[in-house]
Amino acid sequence: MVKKINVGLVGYKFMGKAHSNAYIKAPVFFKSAAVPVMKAICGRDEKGVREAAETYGWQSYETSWQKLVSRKDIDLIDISTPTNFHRDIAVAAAQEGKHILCEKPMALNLNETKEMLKTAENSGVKHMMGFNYRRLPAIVLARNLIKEGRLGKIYHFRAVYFQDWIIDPDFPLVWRLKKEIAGLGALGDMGAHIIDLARFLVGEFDSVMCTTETFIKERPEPAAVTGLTAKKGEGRGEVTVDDAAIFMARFRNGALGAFETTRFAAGHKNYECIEVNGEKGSISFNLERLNELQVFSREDEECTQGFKTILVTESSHPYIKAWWPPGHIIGWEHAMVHQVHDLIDSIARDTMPTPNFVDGAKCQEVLEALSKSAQQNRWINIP
Ligand code: SOE
Repeated sequence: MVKKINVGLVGYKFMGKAHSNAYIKAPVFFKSAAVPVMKAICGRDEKGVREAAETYGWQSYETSWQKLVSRKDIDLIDISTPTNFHRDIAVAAAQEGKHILCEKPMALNLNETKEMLKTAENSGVKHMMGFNYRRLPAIVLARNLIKEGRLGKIYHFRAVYFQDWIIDPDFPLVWRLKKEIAGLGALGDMGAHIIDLARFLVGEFDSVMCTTETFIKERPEPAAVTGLTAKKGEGRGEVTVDDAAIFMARFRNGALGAFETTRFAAGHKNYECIEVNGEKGSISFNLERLNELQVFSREDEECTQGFKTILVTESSHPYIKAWWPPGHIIGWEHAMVHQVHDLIDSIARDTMPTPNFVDGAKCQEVLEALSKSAQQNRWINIP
């Protein structure tokens, strides 16, 4: 009989919807060692969470995460809430012996991430971070090429992550713009992704130097905060996180890194681009063209040398066999499906998934060093 993993998901908005879709699709397309059962979804607003449960097909709903976490019929807690809830939910879930999937950034600060990691390790549960871009076929292919030595020694890692959804100064003060809820701004939200991809593709950070800016210091208070789409309310409140960050890094293997992330790049909606340059060649990736990987090899004949566009849809490419015939492209949400497949498989096979809380805490360590660097205007070593 196929093993079942009962899931309890906290959060039902953008990430809650993306994760719900992944629990639906994973068992349809992948033969994992177990199947996820959509037991319960949780949110504070009863009407909203009830509708979400019906729409996405969850068997039940809760309005208290404490209740969800203590339910005996739940094996895995999925944390898709704003960042300020991550620590409390993860610690309680681990203490109840539940496995955990946690959205990024892992928590508000490094101390919280350490507590989460320690509790999860002491409880012996499996833990995973939602760094979903690690699970795009083109990114996994890039990593495989780097690991195989196709780029040789790595000299440069370059990444940008641009959005523009708060460029209007009258865009309301949603939770992502408040330090006590989000921890950091563009840096924690999008910077965390490119830091994780740098660790995945190149290796550990050695030191960082960062500068940040909050271009719009005050914004209209939302009457009702509903994720990214708040309605305008009374008065203006202070924006307490960064709008943009630019940073440099040195990696332990000698490579240099250059990063930029902003929510003020007019015209860029979800523009995440990565480039790696090595002694034998380069690779380049753009999230808005996520089925493609650009590869340049210095070993190609000079007369035909140039960046090649690999359409990463062959059955030999990572994850693709489970989907469609070659050329039948996949989208942003597929990485979330891969994430669920890998997580469920790891739980069923009793192995620790990656990236896990160790990676989440390491990312947080870099984020914390970047914040310190921006405040003190100097290079900070990563311990
Ligand atoms: C909003 O900036 C956001 O949804 C991030 O929170 C996600 O992690 C990213 O994948 C897309 O943009």
